[in-house]
Amino acid sequence: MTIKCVSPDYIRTLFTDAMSVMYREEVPAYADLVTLVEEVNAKVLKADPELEEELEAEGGIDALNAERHGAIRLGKPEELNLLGRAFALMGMFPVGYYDLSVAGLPVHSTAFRPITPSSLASNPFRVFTSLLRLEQIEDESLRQIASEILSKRDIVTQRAKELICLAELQNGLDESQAISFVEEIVETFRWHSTARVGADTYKQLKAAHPLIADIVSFAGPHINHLTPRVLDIDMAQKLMPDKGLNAKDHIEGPPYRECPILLRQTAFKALSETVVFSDGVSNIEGEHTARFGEIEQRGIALTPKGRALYDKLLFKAKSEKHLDSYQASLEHTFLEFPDDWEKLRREGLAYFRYVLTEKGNDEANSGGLKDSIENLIEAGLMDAKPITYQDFLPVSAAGIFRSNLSSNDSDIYESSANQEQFEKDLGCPVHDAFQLYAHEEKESLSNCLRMLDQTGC
Ligand code: OOG
Ligand code: NI
Repeated sequence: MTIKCVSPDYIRTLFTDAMSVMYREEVPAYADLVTLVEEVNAKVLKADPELEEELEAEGGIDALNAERHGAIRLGKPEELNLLGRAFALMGMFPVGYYDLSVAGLPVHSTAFRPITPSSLASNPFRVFTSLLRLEQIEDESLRQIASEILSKRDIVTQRAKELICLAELQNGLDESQAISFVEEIVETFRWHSTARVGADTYKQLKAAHPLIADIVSFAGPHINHLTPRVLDIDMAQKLMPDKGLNAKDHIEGPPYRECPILLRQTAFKALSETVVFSDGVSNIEGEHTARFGEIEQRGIALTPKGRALYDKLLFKAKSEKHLDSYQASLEHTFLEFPDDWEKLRREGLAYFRYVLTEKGNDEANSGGLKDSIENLIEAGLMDAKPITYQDFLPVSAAGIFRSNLSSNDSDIYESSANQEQFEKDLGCPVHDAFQLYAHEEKESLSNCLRMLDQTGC
């Protein structure tokens, strides 16, 4: 029997929508953040009709207000492996390895995201996924306790597992299977208000590290935030307190620029929520802090050369706080980063997608139009458009983690990166983000050149 499969992009959109509905219901403060984002976006669009037209081409206001990412924290290798298979059905693949040990966090991470330009354009939803590194718990008996608790949990429903296997076997899911799959997989990310550990164990785990307590104490990896796109993150940051949202004290990433680069993000701090600690005998009410809301604004993807300059300037701003505020320091050091599309391109600092202009299209297929990139752009035949950064930034991610762990610790620790182990646990290598951007740039350029260089018949 042949079945009519729906596309992974379609399943991802069902998933994004279901997560969005669930999280707004679970965390009312997040719903308030979404309202604020809608207000800011509407204001920006009203002031800039050209932007409105551009966004119309990207799917309009509904696509604009849809979430761009979320995050989860997993406890054991099997969980990472199984969720990797589930994400693959939704067209989301692991990109990048984030070593968070340098920020003193006992996890390492990747981001599951679409990897082709068309899939990204259809819905770029990503899940930042961290895996606990049990070996980072120093106390051996506590490590043993954590490992035993985790060994007994199963975070994916039986029906979801069956559908994953079925999808792998038949190479996709039909519409009704896709709907059940999404219903089932969303269960994995639901909040549990009763912990699977008693208050004492929770306390011990939390003393080892609050992240360990968050990961080990519950029946599953609750989604800990969702992140919509905002068109003016500086405005949103200023407005958050008016909405009663406890904003973190600065925006992570680069400062405001005419030509945005990479990723800027901010959040309201995680809420303290009532949970019941239960060791099976006694139930004790207590508090747990994990869930928050975040917003993001993305710019152009940088090449390794651009990224090295970004890292250098960020480090300088963090270490030389000679001005009044971190923000002022950041703006000052980033004066060294060219804020001009032409310069970014010519100096090889960022990735661009080449497209033929109208004139270029008119002259395409006329045969033998060979020239240098610069001359083709100069002659108005070809244009270079910024490629949007689709990934995360380890220093920013550490800042988001920390503001939610109420830790002021911003020390840099010795790295204990272990990408090899992470990939072993995942069951496959992670994609290299630079290679994906470079490939898109190269393909777009060779397409343009081929079109200009060939004859029409
Ligand atoms: C993930 C924090 C990282 C981001 O946007 O950089 C992150 C977490 O708190 O689990 O989501
Ligand atoms: Ni995030």
